[in-house]
Amino acid sequence: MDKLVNLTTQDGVAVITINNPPVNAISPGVPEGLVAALDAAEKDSSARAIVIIGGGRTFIAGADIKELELAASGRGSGPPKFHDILARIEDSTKPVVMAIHGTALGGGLEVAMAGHYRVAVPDAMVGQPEVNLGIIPGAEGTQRLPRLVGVAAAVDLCVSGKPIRAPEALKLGVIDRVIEGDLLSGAVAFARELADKGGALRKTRELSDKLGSEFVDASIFAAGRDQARKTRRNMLAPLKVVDAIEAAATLPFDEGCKKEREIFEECIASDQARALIHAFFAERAVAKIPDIPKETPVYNIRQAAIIGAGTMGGGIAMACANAGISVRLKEVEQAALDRGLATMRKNYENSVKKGRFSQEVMDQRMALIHPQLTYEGFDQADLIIEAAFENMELKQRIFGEIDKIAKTECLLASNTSTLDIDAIASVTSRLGMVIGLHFFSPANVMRLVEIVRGKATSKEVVATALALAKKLGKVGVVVGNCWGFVGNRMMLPYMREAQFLVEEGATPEQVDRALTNFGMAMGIFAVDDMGGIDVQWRVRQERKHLEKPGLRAPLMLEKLFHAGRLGQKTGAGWYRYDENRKAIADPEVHALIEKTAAEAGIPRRRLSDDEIIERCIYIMINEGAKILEEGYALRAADIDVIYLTGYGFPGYRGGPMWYADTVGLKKVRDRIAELHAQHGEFWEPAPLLNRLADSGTTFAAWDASREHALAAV
Ligand code: T1G
Repeated sequence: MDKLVNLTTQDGVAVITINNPPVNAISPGVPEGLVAALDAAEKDSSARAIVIIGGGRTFIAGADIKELELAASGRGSGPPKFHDILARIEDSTKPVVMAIHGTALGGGLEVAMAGHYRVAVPDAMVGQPEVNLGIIPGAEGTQRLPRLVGVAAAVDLCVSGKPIRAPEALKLGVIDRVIEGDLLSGAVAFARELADKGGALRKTRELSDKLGSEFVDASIFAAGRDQARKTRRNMLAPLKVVDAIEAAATLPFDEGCKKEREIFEECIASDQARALIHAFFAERAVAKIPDIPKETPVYNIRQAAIIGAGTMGGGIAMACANAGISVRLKEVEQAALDRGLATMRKNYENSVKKGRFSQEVMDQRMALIHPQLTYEGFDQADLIIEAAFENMELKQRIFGEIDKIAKTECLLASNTSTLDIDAIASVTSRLGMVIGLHFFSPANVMRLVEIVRGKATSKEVVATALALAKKLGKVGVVVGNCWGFVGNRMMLPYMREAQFLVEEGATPEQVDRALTNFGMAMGIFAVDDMGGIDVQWRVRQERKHLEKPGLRAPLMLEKLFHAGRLGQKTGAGWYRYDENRKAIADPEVHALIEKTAAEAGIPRRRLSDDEIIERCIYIMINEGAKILEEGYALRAADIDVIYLTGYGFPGYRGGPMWYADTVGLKKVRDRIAELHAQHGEFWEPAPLLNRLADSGTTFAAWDASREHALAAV
C-alpha cells in the first residue's frame, strides 16, 4: 500500500505530499506521517524550506468524517485531536508553505493555517464547513482564522460554512499568493524566496493585529449570532462557533483553543451532529446501486430536448444550460414559449443582479436554450425530457411521437411527479430507454432529482441518469415506479393528515407554525398554496379511483378549489396573500373549515403542537417503512436524502427515517398504534416498522444489514 505521506526534495526544498485518496482526509496515520516527514525534512540540511501539498485532485478536505461519525456515536477513541501536529508544523525551524489545489476544507484549512504561508491555484476553494456537519472547527481554526482574516470575516466563514475561492481568500489574508500555472513549482519558488529572505517565521498563533477591540468585536459577535439564528434556524453549532471565535478575541491563544475544544466536544455529542453526519454519507451513498456497478457504461449527454416551457420545463432547461448542455425547448404555441422564455430571462437577471454570475455567463446560458414550436432537431438529441401537464393520455401521446423521431441511443425521460412510468413507456418501442426524471420546483435551484426506474429501464440508462444528476449539480436518488414514487407518495398522507387536523380544530397557521418550529423549511399549507390548490385538486382527481370507499377523505381541498381559492396565484388559498405575496391568516378560511366540519359532523377540539408534529411526521415515517418493504426505495437513508434535498426537511434532524431512529422506533410505533386505534386504517403500523420496533433496532441498522446482503448478491 502506498504511504499516506511522502517526502521528496525539489530545488533545495523538502516536498511533503499527502496521499490519502479520494480527498486526503486527515485519517489515522496521516498526522503521524506528517510528523515523520517534517522531522526528516528538518534534519535534511539540503532542504532550506518545506512545502506541504496534496496528492491527487485536492489538498486536505478535512478531518476524516468516518472518524467523526464514530466519535459522534460514542464509539471509537473519541473525537480526533490535532493540537500536536498543528504545533509541530508551526514550530518548524524552516519556513513551511502550504500549496493548495482543489479544496482546503475544515481540518484541511486548519492544517494550512498552521503553516507559515499559503499559496493556491486560482480555482482552489478554502473554508470551514463544519457547521454543515453540526460541529465547529476542532483543530484550532476558530483561533487561527480570525488572526488571519479578522473577526468579522471569520464569523461569516464559520457561520455560513460556505467555502471561498483563492482570489477572495487572498484578499482576506487566508492565503499569501495565487499561483498561475504549476502549483508545486510555484510553491517551491515561493518557499525559496522565504528561505533567501530569512528572518523570524510568521506563526499564525502569534498574530493579533486583526483581532480588533472588545467594543468593535461585540457588535460583530451579536451580528454573527443573528446571522446564525436567521440562516441556520434551530441549529446549535452556528451559534456556538461564534462563542469560540469570541474566545479568540478575548483569551490568549492556548486558552482560546481549550474553549474551542470544549465547544467542539459538546457539538459532536449532539443529535444534530449525528443527524448531519448521517446526511453527509447518505447523500454520497444514493449513487451506489447494488446491481449497477460503478463501471456501467453511460450515454454521453451533450444535447437535450425538453417538451413544455412551463414552470418545470423552463427550470429544467436552465439546469441543463447551467451545466453547459445545449437544450431545444418545445412548446405548442408561441405565447406559451414567450412566457417560458421571459420567466427564464427574469430568473437569470435576478442572479446577475445578486452577483451570482456575470451578464456574460447569463448570455452564454441563454444562448444554449433554443426555443421552438416543432420537433426540429429532436432526432439529434441525446436526451428528451417531457415536462407537460400531469395527464397520462397527453404523456402517452407525446411519448408515441418522440419514439418515432428520437435516435436509438436517445434517453426518453418524463418529469411526471406521480404517474406510472411503465405505462408511459408502453407506447414506445424502446422500453429500456425510458426513465422518470422527477425534478422539483424551481428545477434550476432544487437539488433533488428522483430517478424513476421502470420495469424495463436498462442499467446503462439508470447509470446515465445518475451521472447526469451529478453533472447538473444535483442529487439523483433512484426510486421504484409506484404512485407518487417516494417523495410524493409520502407527501400524500402528510397532506391528508394536515387537513384532518384543521377539520378537527387546528388552524392552517397553527399547523404550519408547528412544522416550521420543528424545522421544516415551509408549512404544509404554505407549500400547498405555492404549488397551487388546483394542482393538488387535479392530482386528487387523477387518483380518486385508487381511494378506498368508506375511508375518511379530506374535505377542504374541494371547498377551496370550488371557491376559486387556488393559492398564491389567486391571492387566496389556505391563506390570503398581500401584494408582496406575504401569507396572512384568513378568518374566511377558518369559517369555511368550521362550517365544513360541522356539516360533516366532525367534533372539534384544541390540538397541541406535539400532536400536530406526531401526526404529520409519523404518518410519513409509516409510509416510508411501507415503501422500503415494497422495495420502491433501496435504503431508509435514500428516503432521508429525498426529504432533505427536495421537501425542506431539516438537515439537523437527518430526514424522516433517521428522525424516527432518534425518537426510537418502539416509541414511534406505539404512538402510531394509538393513532390507529383512534383514527383507523390510515394509521395501521407498517409491518417493517413493527418488526424493527419489536426487535429494538433502527432503520439505519436495517440499511446496514441490507447493504451487506445486497453486496453479497
Ligand atoms: N472524510 C472522509 N471521507 C470524505 C471526506 C472527509 N472529510 N470528504 C469526502 N469524503 C469521501 C466521500 O464520502 C466520498 O466517498 C468521496 O470522499 C468523494 O466525495 C477538525 C472536524 C471535498 C468538496 O466537510 O465537501 O474537518 O462515496 O462524492 O463531490 O475542524 O466531499 O466515494 O465512498 O463528496 O468531488 C470538514 C467534506 C470535515 C468536507 C469533494 N470537511 N467533503 O466533493 O466528492 S470536519 C468537509 C466535501 C473537520 C475539523 C473538523 C466533498 C468535497 P465515496 P464526494 P465531490
